[in-house]
Amino acid sequence: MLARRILFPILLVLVVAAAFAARAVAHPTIDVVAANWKFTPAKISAPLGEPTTLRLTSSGGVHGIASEELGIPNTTIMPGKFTEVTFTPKKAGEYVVHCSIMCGAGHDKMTLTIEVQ
Ligand SMILES: [Cu+2]
Repeated sequence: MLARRILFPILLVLVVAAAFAARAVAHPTIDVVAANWKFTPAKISAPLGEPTTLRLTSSGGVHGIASEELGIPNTTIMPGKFTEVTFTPKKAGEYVVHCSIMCGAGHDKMTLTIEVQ
């Protein structure tokens, strides 16, 4: 009886602690769809000093993303495929990331703005 009265609160605390730990580990995953010639959404935000995962796909054309400043390696975005890339911003600011693959007439204007705060 005593064991039950002590064990239950301990278990409850453990379950709550585990739930918080799981939440702390989970980091933002943002879906970004590339197309001719834009990223949707065109602007996202990422927390400073914490990992963010981009889940990238294309609804038309082959595109790419890369940012040395943000630590995003050159990543090809293919239609019908999902590619994940995780980066951890080291400095706050607004970063304008251009499509990294020559994709046609609108390529120069194809940008993804990442706000780090
Ligand atoms: Cu392009």
